[in-house]
Amino acid sequence: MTELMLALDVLTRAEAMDIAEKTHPYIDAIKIGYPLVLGSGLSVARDLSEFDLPLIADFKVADIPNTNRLIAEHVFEAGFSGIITQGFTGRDSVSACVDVAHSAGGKCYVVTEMSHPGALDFMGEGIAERLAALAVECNADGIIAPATRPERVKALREIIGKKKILSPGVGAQGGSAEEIAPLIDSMIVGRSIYNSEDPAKAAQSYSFIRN
Ligand code: O7E
Repeated sequence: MTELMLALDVLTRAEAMDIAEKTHPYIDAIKIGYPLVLGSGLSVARDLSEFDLPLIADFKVADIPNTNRLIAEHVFEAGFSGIITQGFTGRDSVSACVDVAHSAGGKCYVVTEMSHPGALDFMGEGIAERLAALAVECNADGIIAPATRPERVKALREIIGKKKILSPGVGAQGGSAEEIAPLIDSMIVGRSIYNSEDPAKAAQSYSFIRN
């Protein structure tokens, strides 16, 4: 079974609550980040927790260990159950996020290779493998890897074994749900659900990955 994680990149609390209300029976987790939190405040996390789904903070944290720790502490105090960090800042910075997450009973995921074309300028083959190895070394719970490049997801799976792969890029970015779902643990989908005329139906259309 592959989980479906809704990327709730809408800009207001009202929109976020409306889409979550419509889609929550068909999704396994919600991810929010700068678009919604800057638009509505961090307290939106508490409102979304009413849906009783894992709530992941996608701030792609990328700072020195002390600043990462301060950010991660805010995240878990706000009611999130997971945090996403960049890996390129190195082992001490990644470990700071992992340590705070685990102390709070939460999860930490490390970005390896991103899904957009420009990711290959700096994060492609070789570097992404090193970032995946770092995620393992730092005892992170999983990695972020691109649904737009299934062959790269396969290569990164070789490095991380049974740790989780969360994968964005299906739908609006052109990735195929059918192709990527068997390779990953959680498929992250945003626009093709929340911009749909019928978000519930759009979320339900991915039900086949959850069986
Ligand atoms: O393209 P969409 O609308 O389906 O949204 C994809 C979401 O995944 C969006 O929130 C974007 O910021 C995020 N994302 C990527 O698209 N590509 C990446 O490489 C990484 C992420 C991401 O979520 O990283 C942390 C999980």
